[in-house]
Amino acid sequence: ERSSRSFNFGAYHPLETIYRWMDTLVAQYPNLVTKQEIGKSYENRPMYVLKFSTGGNKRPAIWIDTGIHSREWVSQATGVWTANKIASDYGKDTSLTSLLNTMDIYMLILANPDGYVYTHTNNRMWRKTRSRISGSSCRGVDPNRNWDAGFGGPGASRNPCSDSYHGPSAHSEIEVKNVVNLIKSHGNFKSFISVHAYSQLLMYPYGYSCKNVFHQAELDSVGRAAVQKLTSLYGTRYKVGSICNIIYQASGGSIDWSYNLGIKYSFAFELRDTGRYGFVLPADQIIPTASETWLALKHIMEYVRDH
Ligand code: ING
Ligand code: ZN
Repeated sequence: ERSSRSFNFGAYHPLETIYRWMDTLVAQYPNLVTKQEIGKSYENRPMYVLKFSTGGNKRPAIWIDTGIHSREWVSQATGVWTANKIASDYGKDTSLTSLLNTMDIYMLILANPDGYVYTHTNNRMWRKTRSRISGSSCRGVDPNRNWDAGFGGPGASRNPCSDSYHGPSAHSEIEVKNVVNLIKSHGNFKSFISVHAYSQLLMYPYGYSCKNVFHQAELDSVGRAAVQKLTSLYGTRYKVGSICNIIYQASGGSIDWSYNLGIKYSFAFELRDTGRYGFVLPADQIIPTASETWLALKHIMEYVRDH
């Protein structure tokens, strides 16, 4: 049995290894970390959320998901590093400690478990879920075009063979539905953060429309301050803006859904790099990527705590 002390955070790991590591994290920090199964994937794999909580009942909470697109490996790896960072810094870092004394953090590190396994076994470039589509021999739905927010609009494909196929209906993907159910039944999330790669962007809603959201100015200033902290570590440059304005129009995305549900502080990251390695970012960049991203995440979380 490998302990979390000897876990290599600077390497990419298969699903089973990450799931085993989750248990060691819970065992190491039993008063802070719990693991909850939120449901099963299409191929019947459990989906686990790590909950960081010091007590209370449905405290105001922050959601972080990584790996909704399976090929974006630095996302899941950053999720693993970040979960360990939260657990190990509690009681040491005064700001994180005060945050966890009033709020909970939920992390879904493998948001697309079937896709993640497929990137290890069959096709490193697989992005979507692995669900079967009636009437097509192509498989999988883009889980970031499947949310009930401008579903089926511009920037999503109705072709099941496309990498941005929106699926037969909103929340058709069980992996999406499991998250929707948890967020709705909890009812007290203040921030929803979804982590992708690559392009070095920090984005806020909307993707389905290029119109400004009501809180555009505030989200933009929080995003800019977060990115300033990220850049301070190694000089990595990020751009900040709405999805539609800084990358492309994309409908059915998760943070548009969360924002419309009333979770004001909804953000999406695109981590390193800007295209040199793209989805196949060398493993020696995992810890630097996660470390700089942590400064931005912490800024957002502190802002949410204080507002
Ligand atoms: N980019 C995202 C995508 O789903 C995005 C960009 C984020 C769109 C959030 C909509 C909402 O296309 C990658 N790299 O997947
Ligand atoms: Zn993505």
